[in-house]
Amino acid sequence: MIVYGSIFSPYCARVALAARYKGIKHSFEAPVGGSYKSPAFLKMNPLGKVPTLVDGPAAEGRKSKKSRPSKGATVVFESAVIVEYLDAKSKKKGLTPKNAKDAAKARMIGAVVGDYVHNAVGKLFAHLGPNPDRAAVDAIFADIAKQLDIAEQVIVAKPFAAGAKFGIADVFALPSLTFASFFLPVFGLDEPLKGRKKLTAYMAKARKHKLMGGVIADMEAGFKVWRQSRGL
Ligand SMILES: N[C@@H](CCC(=O)N[C@@H](CS)C(=O)NCC(=O)O)C(=O)O
Repeated sequence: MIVYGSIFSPYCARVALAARYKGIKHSFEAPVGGSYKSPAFLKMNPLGKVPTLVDGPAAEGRKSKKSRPSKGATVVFESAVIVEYLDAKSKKKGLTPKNAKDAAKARMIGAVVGDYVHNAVGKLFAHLGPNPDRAAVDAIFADIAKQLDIAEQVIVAKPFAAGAKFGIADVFALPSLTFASFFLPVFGLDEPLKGRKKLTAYMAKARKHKLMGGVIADMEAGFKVWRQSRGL
C-alpha cells in the first residue's frame, strides 16, 4: 500500500500507527504530481489532502513513483476512514473493542484528543511568523488548556489511552498529543501537558513503547525538518 503524505502530519501518523500495529506493509510517499493540489493528485483525492491511501496490485506495480497508480487500485482518503479500512481489511489485531460500551469509550477518548485538542492546537498555524498576535495566541492557549483538561478527564492511560490494550483511542490520541508537544514550544509553551498526571504518564510510557515510541520519533524527525525549513 502507498500512503501519500508525511508521518510528521498527525493525520498521517494515525495511519502509520494503525498499519504498523496490524503489520500491514505500506510506504509513505510524496504526493504524485509534486503537490496535494496537482491535477494527478486531485484525481485521486479531490479534497487535495493527505493522508491518501492507494491499495492494490496496481499501486505496488507502478513503474515510477511519479506516475499515478492505475485504475485498478483502491483509493481511500480521510484518516479516520483509512484507519477503518485498514482495520476491516486485515481482521487480525483489531483496533476497536468488540464490546459496544468499550468501543464507544475508546472512540470518545480518540475524539476528545484527535478532534478537540487537535483543532485547538491547529488554530496556532494562523499565527506562525515573526510577530504573532500575542493576545490571540493566549486565547488559543486557554482553549488548548481547556481541551487538555477534558482529555485528562477521559484518558485512562493504564498504560494505553483506553486501558490495558493498544487500540483506536491511541491511534487518534497519540499523534495529536505528540504534535502538541512539539508545536506548542514554537509559541513558548514548553511543557503543554504539565500538571496533567494521566496525559504526562501516557506520553512517558508511549515514548518507551516500541510501536508508539517509533511513531513519536518519526514525527519528531519530520517536525525538526519542517521547523528548520520555516526558520522557527
Ligand atoms: N480530515 C482530514 C484532514 C487531513 C489534512 O488536513 N491534512 C493536511 C496535512 S496535515 C493537508 O493535507 N493539508 C493540505 C491542505 O489542506 O491543503 C483527515 O483526517 O485526513
